[in-house]
Amino acid sequence: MSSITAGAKQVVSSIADNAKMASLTQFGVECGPSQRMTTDQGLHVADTDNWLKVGSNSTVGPALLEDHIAREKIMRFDHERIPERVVHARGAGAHGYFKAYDSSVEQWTKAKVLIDPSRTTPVFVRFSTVQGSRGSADTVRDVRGFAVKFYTEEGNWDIVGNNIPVFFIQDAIKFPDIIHAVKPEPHNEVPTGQSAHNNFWDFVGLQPESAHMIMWVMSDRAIPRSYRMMQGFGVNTYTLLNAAGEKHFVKFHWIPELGVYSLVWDEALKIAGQDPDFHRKDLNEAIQTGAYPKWRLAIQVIPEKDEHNFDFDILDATKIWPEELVPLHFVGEMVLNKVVDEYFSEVEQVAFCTSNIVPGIGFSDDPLLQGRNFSYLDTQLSRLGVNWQQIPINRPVCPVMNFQRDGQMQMKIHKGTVNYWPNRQEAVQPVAVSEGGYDDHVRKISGIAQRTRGPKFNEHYAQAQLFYNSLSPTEQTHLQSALAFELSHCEDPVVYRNYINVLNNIDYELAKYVAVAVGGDVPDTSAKRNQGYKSARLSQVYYAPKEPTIKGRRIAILLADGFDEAEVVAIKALISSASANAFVIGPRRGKVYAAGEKIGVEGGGIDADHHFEGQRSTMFDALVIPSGEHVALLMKSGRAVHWLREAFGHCKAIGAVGQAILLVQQAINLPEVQYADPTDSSTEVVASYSVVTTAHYGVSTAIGDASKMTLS
Ligand code: HDE
Repeated sequence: MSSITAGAKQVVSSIADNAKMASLTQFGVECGPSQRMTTDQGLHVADTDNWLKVGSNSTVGPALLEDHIAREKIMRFDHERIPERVVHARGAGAHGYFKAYDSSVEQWTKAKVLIDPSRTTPVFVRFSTVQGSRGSADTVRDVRGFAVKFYTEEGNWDIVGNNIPVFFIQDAIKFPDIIHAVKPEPHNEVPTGQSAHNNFWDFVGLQPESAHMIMWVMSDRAIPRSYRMMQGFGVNTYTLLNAAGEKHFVKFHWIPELGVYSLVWDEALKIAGQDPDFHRKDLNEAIQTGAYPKWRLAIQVIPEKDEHNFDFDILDATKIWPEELVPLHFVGEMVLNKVVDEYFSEVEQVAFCTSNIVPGIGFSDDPLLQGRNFSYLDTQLSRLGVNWQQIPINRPVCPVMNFQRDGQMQMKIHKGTVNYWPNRQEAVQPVAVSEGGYDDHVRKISGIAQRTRGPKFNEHYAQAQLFYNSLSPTEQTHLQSALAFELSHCEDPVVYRNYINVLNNIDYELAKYVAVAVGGDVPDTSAKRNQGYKSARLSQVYYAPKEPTIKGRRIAILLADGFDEAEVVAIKALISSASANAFVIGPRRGKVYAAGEKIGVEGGGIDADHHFEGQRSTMFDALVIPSGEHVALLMKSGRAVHWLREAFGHCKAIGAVGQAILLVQQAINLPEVQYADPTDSSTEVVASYSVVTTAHYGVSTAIGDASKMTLS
């Protein structure tokens, strides 16, 4: 527990230093027992349970409309909802901070947030799914939003990114089409939280620029284990400007400290039913137990003069900049260390805009980005109203001063007699660039206005192949299964047959596998030869942390009455000392008794956090079974055995001590399973991480490395 306590102490000081948290405290409202109930006008309320009615002590008569207290209460309730986001409606958010490592990137940018290591910049991050509505499940197959708002001293800067580095379309004008196609179909509003339907695959089949993105969305990236274990990408091409006025193109990357891990598909399906809030809770649980999620920010930089030196167009958001060609430079670190106090006012009302930038950062002609710069500002008007910038979570921490005025829900009272510039009083003067005013990144523009894209925008398959080829064999298998699942949900043969042809432009064997699985026609030959190129950085295996860690992982200790108490104490201590969270799972919630203890004895037993059905194995990363007489009970419990088998099937790390090894052996019942040391039943083994090697799948893991293994 010691490292968790130390972490918690540390956060107190960093939250106290966090300018955004300080600014939010003035809006905080305590709702405790010392507070007394009033109307919105401050009138004390004596009865909030009974509408004013006509009647006597023996009869109930009609309710009176004159009851101003009831009317106010109902009216406020009727208007609680605001429109949900048209995409990314379901999300979770947290506060934290960003710190630059050093000033090394000042060669490219003058943005203080990126080059001043003495600064701690407050951030607010919102993660999301894209397709589902606000009440949909967290673990569905989907792109995840990864939006970061930096509250810098020069104004708010937003990187509104995703956990996938490319996008479905190249031109923003196609956004309504792709979103209509993926969202529930118009005639029946089906399906929720899924892209597995006719309209989506119809659209992407007719829009081959989606091919690269489809490879990512069908990969394990789209079913992350946790928001804490995802990469983030700005996707679009922005620009950097240095103090000398030189311009570079830039892409932003977030790399998680914990590595990039995913659920297996069967887990994702089950968790969507067992705990639809799995990711939301995971984020909060990690922060509340001091396992603060952390990412490194990196940039890829291309000098302005090299814009056209690549096979692909660097302004095309359906392409990555392979890291072998354009390496990453690490800029700083982001830590999330504070959960929100109120979901609606913070996570629901936060408004991100790609157009929020600070001096040293600018836009490019990326046609997706240009459309986004219009769309985000526009959408906030219908979600939040014209004065959305004044909502506490959206306010910058630096002064805001201009002649933008009035509108619904104006919260400020501006003093003075003028509201325009120039004015005779020289009130509210613009700031010269030399004094920190924003300077647009000057560029020469010439050409003919026409509806077109650059010639390099026409190639759609090279990077789709690159991504597919770069995956490990297990990841490739998962991708094939995902495609087969999705296309099986398309009823219209035109749709899945056409998509098999698209796949045949990427890889013949892939197209063949899917065609056989979904009942389509196997193509005769490949339409485009797979060039066979690979990039090491595209498989998520590449991002495994150098030092294995179980920080913030959920580890179950499975037991019944008669367990070995000393072992359980040792296991729990060990798990906590590694900043992971131990949960006791027993036959019932509440007291479970150790060997030698009388069942039901006052003051005895330990508390099981959940019973076998209360939280299933899908909710945990690893499992330990201590030794003791309880093993005989567990062996007889169908639920306990199922728990264990399911954990094994999902390739969880499983630790067992003493007699429990036999339980594992019997429950799994696979002759190939080998045990680290089946004869050793001492608690020592637990203390040094007992290992079960699942030789059958060619993988081996320990409690010390709860990283996901994958079934092939
Ligand atoms: Fe978005 N997107 N988007 N998007 N997007 C929105 O803005 C839009 C795109 C992303 O947690 C909306 O405030 C257009 C790419 C995230 O609040 C809307 C285009 C990427 C979030 C909008 C794109 C994103 C949004 C809906 C094509 C990854 C959630 C609500 C040109 C880089 C932010 C809102 C949050 C939300 C428009 C494409 C990421 C309608 C027009 C590419 C993470 O403005």
